[in-house]
Formats: sequence, C-alpha cells, structure tokens
Amino acid sequence: MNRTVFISGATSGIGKACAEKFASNGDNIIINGRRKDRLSEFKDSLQNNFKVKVFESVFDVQKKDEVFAAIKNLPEEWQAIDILINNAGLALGRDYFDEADLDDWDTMMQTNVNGLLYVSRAILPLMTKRNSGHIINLGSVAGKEMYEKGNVYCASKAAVDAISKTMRIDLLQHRIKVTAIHPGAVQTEFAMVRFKGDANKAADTYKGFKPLSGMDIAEIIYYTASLPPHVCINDIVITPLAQANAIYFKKDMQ
Ligand code: NDP
Ligand code: 8X3
Repeated sequence: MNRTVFISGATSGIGKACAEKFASNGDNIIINGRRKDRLSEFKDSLQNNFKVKVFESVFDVQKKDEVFAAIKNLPEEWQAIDILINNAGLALGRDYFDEADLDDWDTMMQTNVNGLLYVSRAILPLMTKRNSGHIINLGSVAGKEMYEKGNVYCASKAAVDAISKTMRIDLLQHRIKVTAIHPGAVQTEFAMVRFKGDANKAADTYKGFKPLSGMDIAEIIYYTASLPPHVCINDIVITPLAQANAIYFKKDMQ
C-alpha cells in the first residue's frame, strides 16, 4: 500500500512477521532491534522478496537518548511514518515476587513500558504535524489477567493496556488511531528469552497444544491497519483455541 511502517523489535517473532506481512502488501518498512547483523540480513531479504524500501534503525528502546537521536536522524524520505508498531518487549524470568531478580524487573519495565513511551514520543511529532497516523501497541493477555509468578511482566503489560487507552484519548485531536493487541501464547523467541536460554523450559511453554505463530498475529495487526480512515479497532485479545485466558489452558488440545 506504499505506506511507511516503523516496527520496533523486528529481528524476531511477531515484529519480524509484521515486517513480512506489511512488505508483502507493498508497504515500506523501518525495522528496529538491537541485533544489527540480523537487521541487515532481514533488510536484504525483505527488499529482495517484496521489492519494497527498507531502512534499518539499530537502537535499544530502553535508551532514551538513542531513541530520540535515531528518530531525529531518519532521512527525510523516511519521516512520514504512517504506522508505528510498538512491538519490542520481553519477559525475563518466572519467579515468585519475593524471589524475582530485580535486574529482570528493571529490564522489563524499562523495555516494555519506558521503551514504548520513548519511541512513541519520538515518532509522534512526525504524525501530529500531518494530522494522521496509527499506533499499534503489543500488550498481552498477561496484562488482562495476572498469573502466578507473572508479577512485573503482567504489570508491564497492564501498563501498556492503560497507556494505549490514554493515548487514544489524547491523540484523538490529531486524528491518530491507537490499537492495542493482546496475544496469548505465541511461539517465537519469547520463551527462550524468558527462560534465559533454557530450551527445555521454553519448549514446555508450548507443550500439549497448538500455539499461535508470529504470522497469526501479524495478519490481525495488518487487518487493523487496513480499515477505512474513520474505523479504529481499539483492543483485541487473541489466544490459541486451547487457551481461554492468561491462566486457563486445555493442554491436550491441538
Ligand atoms: P521475540 O523474543 O521473538 O521478539 C522480541 C523482539 O523485541 C526482538 O526483535 C528483540 O530484538 C526486540 N527487543 C527486545 N528488547 C529490545 C530493546 N531493548 N530494544 C529494541 N528491541 C528490543 O518475542 P515476541 O515476538 O513474542 O514478542 C514481541 C512482543 O509481543 C513483546 O512485546 C511481547 O511481550 C509480546 N507478546 C508476546 C507473546 C508471546 O507469547 N510470544 C504473547 C503476548 C505478547 P533484539 O533482541 O534484536 O533487540
Ligand atoms: C506472553 C504471554 O502468557 O506468557 O505475553 O504471559 S504469557
């Protein structure tokens, strides 16, 4: 559709699938992440496969100065951002509140909450001046229902839920749409990151049922971004069939 789409956390999982989905429909993509080697390789593959323009923006969303510098230094032709997908995020650890690692808590809050705020504030002037735009935030079922040992990850995603609602109110005057997407179990690198490379624990996360894929979520995100100008989807919760909410799974179901 020849729009400009900025995707944070596009080196893997849902963000990567979003880049492929939007590019396959002719949109030009700014891909972000910390792993430069992956971004460069992915840029080449998107350009070759879909014949769209792709710009690599390597930065850590936790670092306020890096975020604002990267957006300020976007070449002129990349500044008319139509869609921002605030996807970069992570869970670290699954521990009782009184035992969890404080550094894990800091990283989750700094990435999932502050990172989303920084990227949004850095990009918003490029939208408000055109009185147009769409911000799509990745929340989670973990922000809708709290679960045991979910503590700060759940809190960070509940914050994304609240931030999305307040953004929608405050940005209405600028004709900017805000959509929050809340997936349940999606098989990506998420569980490997959460369990710090423990492949057995990561595999257990998806055992006994068919999880969602990154592309399942990307298809839905693309749909929300392809509606007429007067239509705004506010909030979507998506789970695999075998998952009723953040807590209840039927694990013998494919
Ligand atoms: P992945 O681990 O596969 O991808 C996470 C992406 O975020 C990577 O591209 C990673 O890139 C990027 N990222 C992480 N930290 C930073 C940072 N500080 N700065 C820039 N980029 C960063 O996980 P998912 O695709 O599953 O997760 C995407 C989003 O979806 C997250 O917000 C997650 O909380 C949410 N979500 C995931 C669910 C799931 O079950 N998988 C369910 C519900 C929500 P790099 O390491 O290169 O920086
Ligand atoms: C990821 C889904 O259930 O692992 O946000 O928290 S869950």
